[in-house]
Amino acid sequence: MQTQAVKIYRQAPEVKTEDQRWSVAEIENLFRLPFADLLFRAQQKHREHFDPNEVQLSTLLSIKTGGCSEDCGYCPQSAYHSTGVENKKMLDVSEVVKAAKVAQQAGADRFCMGAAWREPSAEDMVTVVEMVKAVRGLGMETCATLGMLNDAQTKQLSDAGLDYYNHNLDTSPEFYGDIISTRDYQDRLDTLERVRNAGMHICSGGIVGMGENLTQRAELIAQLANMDPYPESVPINNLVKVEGTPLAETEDLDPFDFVRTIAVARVTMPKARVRLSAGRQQMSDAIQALCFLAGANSIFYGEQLLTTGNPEVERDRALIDKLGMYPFSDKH
Ligand code: SAM
Ligand code: DTB
Ligand code: SF4
Repeated sequence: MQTQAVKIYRQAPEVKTEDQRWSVAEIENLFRLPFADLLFRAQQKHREHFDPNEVQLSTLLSIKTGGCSEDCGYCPQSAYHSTGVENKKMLDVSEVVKAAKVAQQAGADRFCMGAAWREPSAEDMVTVVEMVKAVRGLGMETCATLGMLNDAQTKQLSDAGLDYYNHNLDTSPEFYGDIISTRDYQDRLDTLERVRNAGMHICSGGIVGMGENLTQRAELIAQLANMDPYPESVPINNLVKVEGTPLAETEDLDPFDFVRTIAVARVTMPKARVRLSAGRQQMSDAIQALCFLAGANSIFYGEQLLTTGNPEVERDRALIDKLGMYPFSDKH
C-alpha cells in the first residue's frame, strides 16, 4: 500500500535569491505545487548550475559491516535488530584498493567508504587514513561515512585528502526521536560543523518514506538548505525496508512524492549535487528518469549499497544511454 499523494495548492511560492533562508511553510508550498510546475522550476535551477544530461557515479563499499551499537530504526546493521546481516571485521587496505580499482574501471569517479560505527576509534582511524590516501592515489574522489567525529579526527581525514564526509541528518528534528534514540540531532549537526571547519566538503541528506508527514519532510529540507553554506552533496534515500528492522512494514511512499523531494532539494539547494541514493533497485526506470528531470545528478553505481542491493551496472548504463545522459567522468 502507498501513502496518499500530497494535496496540491496552486499558488506558487516566490522565487528566492540564493542566500535567503527558507521557512518550512515555503518549502511545504513547493511540495504542494502542481507536479509539472515543481519539475519546471527544478529544471530551471538545474540548468542554471549544471549540465542537465550529466550524472556523477559514486561506488559504495562497506569497510566494516554490522554489529553497530546505534539503534537507527531503518538500519540493517544495527545490533538492536535481527536482520541476518553478518558482522564482519574491518577490511584490509588492500581489499579496499582492489574494490576501488574495479569501481574505477567500471566508470565510477567517486569511492565512498562506509562503516557501521557510532564513531571510529583512534585505532580505526589509522587504517581509514591509509585507505583514503590509497584510494586518492588512484585518482578517484574520496568520501567516507564513519559516524560521529571529533576535531582531531576531522583534521586527520582532511590531512589524508578526504574530499567528502557523508553524515546524514536523516529526517526532521521532530520526527528524529521516533527513529533513533542512541544519539541526538545536535550530535549530527556538531559533526557536520567539525567537518566544515576542517575544510572538507559535506555530503548530508536524509531518508524519506519512513512514515514522516509532509511537514516533517519539509523540515528536513529546511535544515539542509539553511545550513550556511548548504551541503555540496545531498543524498536523498528512499527507505529500503529490511526485514527485522522496526521500519520493515512502513507504508510505501508514493513515488511521485519521492520525485517531489528531489525537486524541492534541487530548488532549495541549486548548486548541490543532489544524489538519487538508496531505493533505486525498487524503482522503475520511469521514476528514475523523473528524478533526473527533477534535478538529481548523482547515483550510487555498482550492485551493492552497503548491505542491500542496487541496480546492476548494465541496467544503469542502459538507462543512462537511453536517456541520452553521460557519466561525469566521461566528460572530464
Ligand atoms: N554508521 C554511520 C552513520 O550512521 O553515520 C555511517 C553509515 S550509515 C549506514 C549511512 C546512512 O545510510 C544513514 O545515515 C542512512 O541515511 C542510510 N541508510 C541506512 N540504512 C538505510 C535504509 N535501510 N534505507 C535507506 N537509507 C539507509
Ligand atoms: C547515503 O545517504 N546512502 C548510502 C550512503 N549515504 C552511505 C547508504 C545507503 C544504505 C542502504 C542500506 C544498506 O545497504 O545497508
Ligand atoms: Fe549504525 Fe550507521 Fe546503521 Fe545507525 S545508520 S545503526 S549508526 S551503521
